[in-house]
Amino acid sequence: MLCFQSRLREAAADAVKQLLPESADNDLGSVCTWADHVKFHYHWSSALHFIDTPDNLCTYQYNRDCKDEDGVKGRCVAGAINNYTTQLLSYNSASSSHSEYNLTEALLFLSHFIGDIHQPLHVGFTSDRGGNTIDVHWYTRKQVLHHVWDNNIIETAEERFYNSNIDGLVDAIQQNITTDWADLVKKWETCSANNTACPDVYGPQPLYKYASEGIKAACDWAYKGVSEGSKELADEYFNSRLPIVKLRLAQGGVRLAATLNRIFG
Ligand code: DCM
Ligand code: DCM
Ligand code: ZN
Repeated sequence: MLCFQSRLREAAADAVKQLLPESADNDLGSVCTWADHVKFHYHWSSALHFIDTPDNLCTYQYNRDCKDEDGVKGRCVAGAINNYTTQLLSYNSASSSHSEYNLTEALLFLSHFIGDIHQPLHVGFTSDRGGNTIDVHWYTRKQVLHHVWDNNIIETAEERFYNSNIDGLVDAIQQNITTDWADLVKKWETCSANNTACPDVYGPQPLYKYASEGIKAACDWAYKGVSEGSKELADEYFNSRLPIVKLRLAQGGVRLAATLNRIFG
């Protein structure tokens, strides 16, 4: 989960500083995993980390797909991003201490969920629960495909290329953002091609795009080869998929910062 606090403009940086709990020491990155730790405590939030789309279609539609297992509309990661964005917008109008929402929690949830919607298998197929029921081997170790994408690819990259140090991987991604990907980054930041101001701050359009990109990446890279019966995932899978993981982590981080800049700007 990359948070790229350094990309925040002054207004958003100030708001984040105000809203972060003291224990975070003004480091948004340190609390980006908070939402995973409260899943058990806030049981209602566990459905907000992902979207299940129809098997093998490789498309996403908000009205069709954004619901929980009981069919309750809006209870998916795209709906949650919309909801917490709306809550955080009240920071500007009401003085924050009088908002009817817990804006600290809203910031932590939003930061985490913008990361999650960029994880390929967090927008996945329904019957395999985003790869959670697909058994594979990651090299010699038994694993589920979802976990390979959330953890193993990242961890293997850290071990092999960055002295088992997450900061090395983060630095490499930041490097790419300022060099190879600089032109792409501008596109990631904007809401749509002809709309730099984004009047509704975060309308359904960008979320539609993030989730559509996610299920497409899941089909093209995560499920591909695995569903056809090759369950031993090793160097070939790792080397061809690591660039996708890096790209999605970068997009998530850039878009989180851009979103916070729009909300608090
Ligand atoms: N998950 C998902 N799609 C589902 C169910 C869960 O993407 N249909 C994600 C959320 C967690 C991971 O898979 O990252 C494990 O979820 P759980 O602990 O609920 O099994
Ligand atoms: N993650 C990470 N570093 C790791 C393992 C995982 O940055 N060593 C990130 C990748 C996903 C998130 O954690 O963005 C997993 O989220 P969740 O637990 O909701 O599946
Ligand atoms: Zn999550």
